[in-house]
Amino acid sequence: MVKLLDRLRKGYGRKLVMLHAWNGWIVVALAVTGLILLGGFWREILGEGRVWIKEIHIVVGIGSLVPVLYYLLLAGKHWKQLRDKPWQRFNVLFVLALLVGWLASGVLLWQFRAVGPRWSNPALTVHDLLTWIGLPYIIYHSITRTQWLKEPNRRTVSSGRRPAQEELHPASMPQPFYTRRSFIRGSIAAGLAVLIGPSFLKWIGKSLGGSIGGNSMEQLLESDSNDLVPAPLPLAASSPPIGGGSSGHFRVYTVTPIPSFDNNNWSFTVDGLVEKKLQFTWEQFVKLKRKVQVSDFHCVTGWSVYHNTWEGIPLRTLLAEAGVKSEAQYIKFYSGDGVYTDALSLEQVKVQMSDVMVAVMHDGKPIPSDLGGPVRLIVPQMYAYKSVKWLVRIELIADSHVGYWEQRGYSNDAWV
Ligand SMILES: Nc1nc2c(c(=O)[nH]1)N[C@H]1C(S)=C(S)[C@@H](COP(=O)(O)O)O[C@H]1N2
Ligand SMILES: [Mo]
Repeated sequence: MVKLLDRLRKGYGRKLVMLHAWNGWIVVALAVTGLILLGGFWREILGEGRVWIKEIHIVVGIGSLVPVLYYLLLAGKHWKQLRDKPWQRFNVLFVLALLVGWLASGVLLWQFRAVGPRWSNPALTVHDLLTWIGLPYIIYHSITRTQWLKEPNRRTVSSGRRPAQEELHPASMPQPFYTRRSFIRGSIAAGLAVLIGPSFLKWIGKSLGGSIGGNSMEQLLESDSNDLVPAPLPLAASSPPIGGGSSGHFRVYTVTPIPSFDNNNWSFTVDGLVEKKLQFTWEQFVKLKRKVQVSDFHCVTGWSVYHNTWEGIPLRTLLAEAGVKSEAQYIKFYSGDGVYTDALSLEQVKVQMSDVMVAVMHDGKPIPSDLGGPVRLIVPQMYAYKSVKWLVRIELIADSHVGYWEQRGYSNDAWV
């Protein structure tokens, strides 16, 4: 064992350089895949590829443990070497802390099913926060460490001989306060701040509950592209909401452009293996008797919105109204986006879940188009990919149906 450690420590300088390079590439791979996973934008384009990218991100993320552990073997020597370089020592500690933080929160997110939302929610916040801090830092670090910026004087030395340290920074000669190098570094830092700053502030604002950058639910309601009249009037239990108002923020997820509906292009259907097919116009649909319930909303990627007050029609009521035929085993849900579908078994709805709801209002307000309005499904006891947005059709079927994300690798078992 001791021999092995010795051998690993040999060729130390070369190994540090190699480690640094490996670590760099790992960070690049994680940054690219991570940013794709973060951006709602890519959901629309990637589909199944997104699940692959998630797998790659997880595997590479776990793999990042290897250079970290390897470095720790060499760390003692390296640390002594950096005795007079406090800035480089800080850099080492900072990058190590980043990697370990990313790794720990990443493992919790990966194992969201085992740990539940109580752990995966804070893990996502930490993972995002480290990204906002760490990525600009690492980009800055890698740009300013390129040879050209690191040793600008070197290019002015005409001979091929590598100049001695004293020649580069003669102690006797006072360095001008604004060197070209510090100017370029400053510009890069400023550029990064301008590029990343606004999104960072927006994220902070959201994480702290909308105190900075406006309340996003209000913005979503304001930018509602649906135009359905009359607007639904909230029941007393919705206004003010008995849940006391939701806490947390919905991330707007969609695999298509956000569809818009009005009285002419919206209708709601319950069909398939039913005694009586139901079809509603909006005017008819808003007259249906609604109920109010409070529930939490959990996405598999780690975020949740707590105690939402939903107002709508219990799925069981609609099924009873249509009369389910005995051959029916499953319920298939269609989104008005024309692409997204999901399914529940009839058994799950009839026996296990009385709270599956065809929701029309959230916290006493119409559901904005970004969040699946005018009507979306809510399945509180399952992960939110079951909660089909822009719900327009419910079909009773005999054979199982594999939903949009389940076809692309999500678990068919979505119980929270
Ligand atoms: N039509 C449709 N419904 C959908 C989705 C979607 O992309 N399209 N995404 C699902 C997923 S994965 C989640 S987490 C929730 C997100 O709901 P929100 O966009 O209102 O936050 O909607 C679910 N329903
Ligand atoms: Mo989700």
